[in-house]
Amino acid sequence: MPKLAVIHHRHEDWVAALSEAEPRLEIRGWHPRDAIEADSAWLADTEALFTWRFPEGFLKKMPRLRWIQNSGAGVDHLVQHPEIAPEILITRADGQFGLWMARYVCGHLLAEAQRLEECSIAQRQARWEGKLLPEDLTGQSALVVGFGRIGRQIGRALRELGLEVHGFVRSGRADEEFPLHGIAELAQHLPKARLLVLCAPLTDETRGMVDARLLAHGHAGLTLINVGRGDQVVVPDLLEALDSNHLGHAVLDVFSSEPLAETSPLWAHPKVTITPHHSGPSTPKAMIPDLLENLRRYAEGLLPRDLVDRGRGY
Ligand code: OXD
Repeated sequence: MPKLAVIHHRHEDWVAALSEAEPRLEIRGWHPRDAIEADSAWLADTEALFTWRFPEGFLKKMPRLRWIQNSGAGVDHLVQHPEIAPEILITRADGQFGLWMARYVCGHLLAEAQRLEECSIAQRQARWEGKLLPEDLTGQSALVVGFGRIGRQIGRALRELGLEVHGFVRSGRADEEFPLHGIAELAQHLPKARLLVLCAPLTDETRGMVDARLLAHGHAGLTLINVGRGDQVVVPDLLEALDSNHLGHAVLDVFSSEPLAETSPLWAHPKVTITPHHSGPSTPKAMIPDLLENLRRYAEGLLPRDLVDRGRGY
């Protein structure tokens, strides 16, 4: 087993869970804010790091670093990190994010379709609102941008709810399960869409893709759910689209800068729902099996699973 350093805001949980699952593992953890002060002698010959974010300059303490296991699904912050040498392996986590995110997307869509907010207002007023029918989602179109494991799982869940799902990837290709289009075709599908879901990695192609040009094809019945990356949406253009009825509702779980600043106009907008980047929580329970498998593979000199292609960016 390699020695494993953990730099994470919940390092105690990860160290406890990993030590219990693999007692032979030599593991130590630090909060990112304490990482610069961490035991240099121990880190100096440690080859593996489990992290989400670490402070600037920290990697100088790990000259033998060979492998970084990200604790989340998105790796844009690592792929673009100037301190991570190109030969260092980066792996992303699976962690059942697809299932979590499918629940998130379906939950927010169903809350709208079942008109939960109006029902609870009526209930608080002891008002029997007999005409408040749920919306029929059957045959309505859902566009899912980013169609890897996570996007596909979201697509399957939406299909179970009766929607017609289209996936969007770098360039369209034949697929046995769903129509898959290139991202460049998104605009032409938007006028008929009920739902636009973003769950793509942040790359040069997806950065700023939801902008005024794209949203001009939207309409008041369209909902955007972003579980991808904040930088994929141009916020002033989003606000403008909501105000001019080119978009009906934006459900945002990710933001360019997190936590979202108190001064952001998004908080108070009546057509925006904000959640604290919780659509795909990284939990030890979900992730330990994959982590242990990767540690074993690393110890045996095999390439770890879910290896990131740093050139491609994910
Ligand atoms: C992410 C995550 O990559 O939460 O955003 O895992």
